[in-house]
Amino acid sequence: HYHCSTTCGTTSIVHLFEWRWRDIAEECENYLGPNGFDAVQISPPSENVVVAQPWRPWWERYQPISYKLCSRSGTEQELRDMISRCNKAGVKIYADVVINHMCSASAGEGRRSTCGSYFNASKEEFPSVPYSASHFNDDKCTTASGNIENYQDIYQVRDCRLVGLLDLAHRKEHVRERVASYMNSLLDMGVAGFRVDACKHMWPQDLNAIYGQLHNLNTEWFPEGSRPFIYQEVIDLGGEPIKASEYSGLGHVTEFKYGAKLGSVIRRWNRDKLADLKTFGESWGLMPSNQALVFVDNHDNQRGHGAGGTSILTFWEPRMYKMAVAFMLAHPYGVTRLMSSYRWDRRLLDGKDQNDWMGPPSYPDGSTKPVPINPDGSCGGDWVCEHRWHQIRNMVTFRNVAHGQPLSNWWDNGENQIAFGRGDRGFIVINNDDCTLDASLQTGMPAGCYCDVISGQRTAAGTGCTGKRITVGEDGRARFSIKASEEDPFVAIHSGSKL
Ligand code: ARE
Ligand code: CA
Repeated sequence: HYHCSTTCGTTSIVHLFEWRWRDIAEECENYLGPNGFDAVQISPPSENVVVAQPWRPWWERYQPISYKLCSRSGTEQELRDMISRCNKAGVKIYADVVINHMCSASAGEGRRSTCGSYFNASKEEFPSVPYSASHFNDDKCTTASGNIENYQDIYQVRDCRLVGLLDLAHRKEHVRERVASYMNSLLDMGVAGFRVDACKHMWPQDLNAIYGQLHNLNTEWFPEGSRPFIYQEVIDLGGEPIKASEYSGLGHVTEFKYGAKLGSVIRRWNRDKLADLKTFGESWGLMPSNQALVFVDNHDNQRGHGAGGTSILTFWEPRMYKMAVAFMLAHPYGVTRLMSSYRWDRRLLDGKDQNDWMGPPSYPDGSTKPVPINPDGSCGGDWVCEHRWHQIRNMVTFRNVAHGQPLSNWWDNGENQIAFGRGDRGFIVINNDDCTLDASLQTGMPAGCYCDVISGQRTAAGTGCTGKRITVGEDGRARFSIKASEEDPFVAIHSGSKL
């Protein structure tokens, strides 16, 4: 039942991490739609436990209390309004769904939840779903603690508690039905797909049964018969018995090796170099391109949670980060996801961030602050908005323009200077060496003058250029010169930047 219908081959998803629904609606209309972003990944929309110690961490949203749709991002009405406005603006919404578990076993009892629903964690009672003790896996889990203790044992990874989170029994029809009904309520509202959290911890056949109960996309916005686009979070860096490939028949799967390896190459660790990227993809042990959801960083590994390790690049290292994101968006592998973050008071102590829990910019009552947009298009108030950096925005356009074209005209200097094209639609040159890149390269592009979309871009009138001008000759060759000291040591041109 899995087809990618409307979404396969589409290009860039942006994760507006912890944004409010109202702000996302505006962003779709004012920015994402006009700039060709394909979709937004939203933070989990379901009701979650309110954590006070530490104060309102971002990760409380990964502890559901019910499938009611009120959260720190807004009300159900605001969610509905956002979905319809984004769809109208041509931007799909993918919801992050947390279905492996409910809240922590130690979350207590009461109504400290985002819609005020009653729960009792020690008795495993969630009457607003409803779930009760028989809907959890306690009888199946055999570890002493009840938690996952060893990732080498596939049974405990699926049937025990992930970091103490109450583990749902998806073998039971009631649980399957409740989860599917939650996802269907979102589909009926116009959501186009899902990021499914913690899939490693659920049996593929159970997920298959749940996905099989899902409705088609809402025909108010999507063609009759369209299926949801599903990408599953499975962290597979090798070395564990559970493989990403067990899930790839059900939907796309996150490829965590991608950001870890790309980060290492751009950092030039262990003599990794850009020239090695000539073969980046399946031959590096990555899953097949048409199954992969790729990203430079995500909401976990940008703060030391999840996986990927210290090679992961984030907005904290903007120069290398932009290079990595530009490479990803120019390269044909996978469906790409961009991270849009908020800044927090990072406190690294022996490599570990003491403040890795900190939630989004918020008021003293815990409610999330709006995202202010500055006159120059950047975001204010600790919202980083990587997706609004012009280099990243313009590379999203590059990816759209180049879509469907093969990687072509690869060039490298054997070290950290590379270039490649996408058929006759686009060409990128990156200099991550310590010396100047100065070369005449075959671009594969039609002759003409192009505007570099990294140092600037074409003016609205279409004839001016605020960046470097690149002249492609009749023979398809162009001369590129990039100093190692440049703030953005890369150049990109595409059909849409022709002057
Ligand atoms: C929080 C506290 C914990 C506490 C727990 C319950 O931090 O100390 O025990 O609450 O009280 C997020 C946070 C967690 C947080 C959780 C619930 O990251 O810190 O726990 O929310 O509030 C594994 C999973 C993978 C998972 C990562 C984080 O396989 O699915 O761990 N990623 C997703 C989300 C997270 C989220 C959850 C799942 C839970 O993206 O944001 O957690 O919904 C190896 C293995 C990986 C393993 C990794 C880290 O690499 O191969 O499988 O990932 O180690 O353990
Ligand atoms: Ca489980």
